[in-house]
Amino acid sequence: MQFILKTALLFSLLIGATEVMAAKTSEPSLSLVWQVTGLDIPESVLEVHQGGQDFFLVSVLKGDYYSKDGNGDIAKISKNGQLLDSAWASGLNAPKGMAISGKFLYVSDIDEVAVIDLKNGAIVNLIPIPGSAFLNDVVANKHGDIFVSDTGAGKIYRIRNGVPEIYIDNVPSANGLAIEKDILLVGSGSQLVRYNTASEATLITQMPFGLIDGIAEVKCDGYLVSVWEGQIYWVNSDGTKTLLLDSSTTGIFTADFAYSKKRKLLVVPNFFSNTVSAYRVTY
Ligand SMILES: [Ca+2]
Ligand SMILES: [Ca+2]
Repeated sequence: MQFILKTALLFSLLIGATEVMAAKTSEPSLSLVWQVTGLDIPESVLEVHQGGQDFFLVSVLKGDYYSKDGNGDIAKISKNGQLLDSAWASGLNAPKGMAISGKFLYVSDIDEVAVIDLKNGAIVNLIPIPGSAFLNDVVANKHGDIFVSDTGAGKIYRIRNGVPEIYIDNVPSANGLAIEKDILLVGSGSQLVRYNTASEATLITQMPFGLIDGIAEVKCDGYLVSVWEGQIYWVNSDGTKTLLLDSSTTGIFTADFAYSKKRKLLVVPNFFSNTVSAYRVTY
């Protein structure tokens, strides 16, 4: 009897300890909220706050990654997942990463960066990037500098006052970018790397496979990170990580997402599936 009581006590203590550990190490979970269909290869999503309105812009490649076919668009989606305009901006080739600085949207387009008026979607300038091969993601810092990754040439460029220059060289398969204060987070192939202001690299973590595409800081100790081939991870700042979603086995890609802190919403372009899927993030 005493043995049974002791065992029961030990068991309940263990259960209690497990619950505490689970609470301390709880990872976010994702639940599908809405989905938009009919976008011809969406690569990147950006949340926009403008004139009291919140919405999402989506770069739509149409065709392959590198053809100057003139048919690429930027689509506009409401905060609740309605397709408002499939061609809010048009006349691009294979648009990919997007960032806002001031009143303008900067979009990478193969070997140049298109500058688009946020008021009306008109292309107001094109900034050629000399020597570029396959421009991909774009981020802006609060000083107005624009950073652009080049997956083909393995470089990161900085555009300052409209003038591009090589900012970091030798970044193999540079794709996803995020910026927090003056620290640049870079997806370099399967590696998530942090660059300080002196462009010194620190490896945060290495994914099992694939090309890191979307990176977003969610809170001070963690990031959401997507692998293009269909995986989404939660990555702690110490590099430990948890796989939150795996559609790689079903061939549904997860490209350069937007994360809305306000809505706790992860908005993922599914590339070849021609869909954009929005997930509620619970943590
Ligand atoms: Ca195209
Ligand atoms: Ca990308």
